Amino acid sequence: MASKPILNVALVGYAFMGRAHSNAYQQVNRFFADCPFEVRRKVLIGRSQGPLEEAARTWGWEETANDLNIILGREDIHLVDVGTPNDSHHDLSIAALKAGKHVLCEKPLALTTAQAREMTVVAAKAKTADGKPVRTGVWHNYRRAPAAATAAGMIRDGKIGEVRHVRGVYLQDWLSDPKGPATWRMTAKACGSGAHGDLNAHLIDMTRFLTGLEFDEVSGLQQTFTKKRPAANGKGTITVDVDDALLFLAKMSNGATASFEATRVAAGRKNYNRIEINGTKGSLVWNFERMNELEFFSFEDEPRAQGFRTIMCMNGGAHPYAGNYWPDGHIIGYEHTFTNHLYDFLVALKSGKPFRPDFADGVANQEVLDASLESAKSSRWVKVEHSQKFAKDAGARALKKSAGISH
Ligand code: SOE
Repeated sequence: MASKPILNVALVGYAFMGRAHSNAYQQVNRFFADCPFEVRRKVLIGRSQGPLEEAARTWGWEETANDLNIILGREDIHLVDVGTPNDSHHDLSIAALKAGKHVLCEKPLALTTAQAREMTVVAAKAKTADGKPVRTGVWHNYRRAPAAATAAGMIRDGKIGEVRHVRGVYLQDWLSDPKGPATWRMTAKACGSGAHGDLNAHLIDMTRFLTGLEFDEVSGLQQTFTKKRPAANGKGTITVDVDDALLFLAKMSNGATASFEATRVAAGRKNYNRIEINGTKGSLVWNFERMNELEFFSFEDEPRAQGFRTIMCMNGGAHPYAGNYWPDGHIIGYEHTFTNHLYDFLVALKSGKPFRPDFADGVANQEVLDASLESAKSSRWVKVEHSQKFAKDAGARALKKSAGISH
């Protein structure tokens, strides 16, 4: 059998997302027999040599390096994965794009809309060593939970009719203790925003994925309950200048109303990511805590039988990705969403077909994040300034103009 082309990956970062991505690179060829590449974990990149080498051993990376730039000139590196804190996404992605590497970047894409737009402009112009367009992706992994992907298909096929309401919550409680030490996620310089960019980013992406709608206007409310936290090194305190929680309302592009809540201080909620879509013919609910199930209500059921039913989306013949792991009904978990995401990216890379979410989706996401944060600061409704619509037809020119990039 013809051997598959090899795809060598360089991953920057080896913490939580670095582990989730490493697992995906390790598993994708094992569970997706038709994966078009043989994926190699080539170089793991990080600053602290000891922990870096430990992570490389644990996850089977062939080499380690302390700086992405020293490997970007290598022709044997094809894909760069940016799994680092938010403030390095822009610089690392642009360096990799300019070196002709495909880029997968963690969410949120950047610290600001301007950064995200610049990344997309560079991507639109970048070419690989053999002259092909580089490809980009943003690790919004929840789209590829089989039940979430099933919901998107059902909505696209009109099963709930016209969307009227979207209701998303993403609740965690790991910052409930005011004595909890500050991490990079608590200073705007490192993360852009708090629960908002971390968790509402997922809800915004999931909404765009499930409904195909865009956000027109938003109204936000934010709160930082613990304004100072002990420094992680135990020396002094850090001023927290980002939200512990940010809630926002949205007017959607079809007139639907939407509400979103992201918080890290919802006592008892560990990673409670739930979205409900109400339409004119029915409703769908996806809840990460029961990630393989969908709740579905349809007015088309006979009246005596109407009610929310639970669909177990683990039937290989009916639900995306479900057939790649185990026999029907054997449920999968959080880590599988990253493997599914990677598989789809590699299929798109080989076929040249679109992959979503790409950097243009990351821009659209950032525009909503920034508008709702601006609204929370100004206590007024803010229109979302869209450049996404230009990303496809007028290409980089429009994004360039809107991002104020002259060259
Ligand atoms: C931390 O809040 C976090 O790891 C997010 O950054 C991830 O995107 C989410 O999937 C789990 O929680």
